[in-house]
Amino acid sequence: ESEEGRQVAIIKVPFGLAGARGGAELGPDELITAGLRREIARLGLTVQREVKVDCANMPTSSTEQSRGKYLSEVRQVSESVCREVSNAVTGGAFPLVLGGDHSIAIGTLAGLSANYSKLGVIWFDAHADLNTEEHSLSGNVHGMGLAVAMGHSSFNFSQIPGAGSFIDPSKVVYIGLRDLDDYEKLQIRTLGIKSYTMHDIDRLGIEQVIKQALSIVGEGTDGIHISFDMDCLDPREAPGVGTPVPGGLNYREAHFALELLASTNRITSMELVEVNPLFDQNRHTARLGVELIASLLGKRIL
Ligand code: 5AB
Ligand code: MN
Ligand code: MN
Ligand code: MN
Repeated sequence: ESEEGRQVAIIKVPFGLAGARGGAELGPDELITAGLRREIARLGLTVQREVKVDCANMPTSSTEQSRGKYLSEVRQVSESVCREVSNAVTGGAFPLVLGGDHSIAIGTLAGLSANYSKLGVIWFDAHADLNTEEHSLSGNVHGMGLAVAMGHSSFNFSQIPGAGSFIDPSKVVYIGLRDLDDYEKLQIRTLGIKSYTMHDIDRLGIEQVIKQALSIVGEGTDGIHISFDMDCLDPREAPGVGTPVPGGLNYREAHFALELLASTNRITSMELVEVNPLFDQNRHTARLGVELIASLLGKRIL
């Protein structure tokens, strides 16, 4: 399929209950207002459809929140996102999922795994999102998405109608890690998940990191998904996120990474999550999010 003819399905997921603090549910509208559709049009791409997933943002259960907070709401959102992502792929469109907190990746990965027999995942994040209901210290499900998708927690793909098989840890690569819980460190080592922490990016440079990441997720896979948590960026670049951590990617590192990925023509889906307008200034973080999506969709400087 040619670049010009590419169709994009925008899937908006205004869900914020699984985050550390409210506000991520405002992300999708903020990205649209920041000019996402205009940027996509400028690239010569067509928006085949724009759908908004219905999300519960007021707790529906009055029960004591213990392990995984708002799990029943997360389960509902995951089902809908799974269905929309699956429909986008079968309809020939590039799924562009807009969060929402990062728990929405559960539905995205469920829908992708139904359509790709071997999915590669590049996970840009300050965090590993590998906690389970049992091990999480916060109970916030946005910190559990990959564990759920790998089948490590009691909530998993078997409870999501239409989901495919679990994500293979050997086809996941982390970029930007700098804030890990002890259990997550253990899991990364045990599962052997390839991780490029901020230390590795300092040492190797972002170009080498992306080249190595591609050699891992590009081998033996039939699709490559980019899960982009805006908190991978330094808070000076992206203050409008729920869980900022100092020492992240700078402006050009983030763009260059996505430009390099775009130039392979192998990326089959993207989600951009954790934009939180309540902590932003002048829509700065959403505007950066739009620019970064454009880079991944093939925007070039010259
Ligand atoms: B994000 C933490 N590990 O589990 C936890 O932003 C943070 O989607 C999770 O990466 C951050 O609560 C989740 C401390
Ligand atoms: Mn995350
Ligand atoms: Mn994060
Ligand atoms: Mn966060």
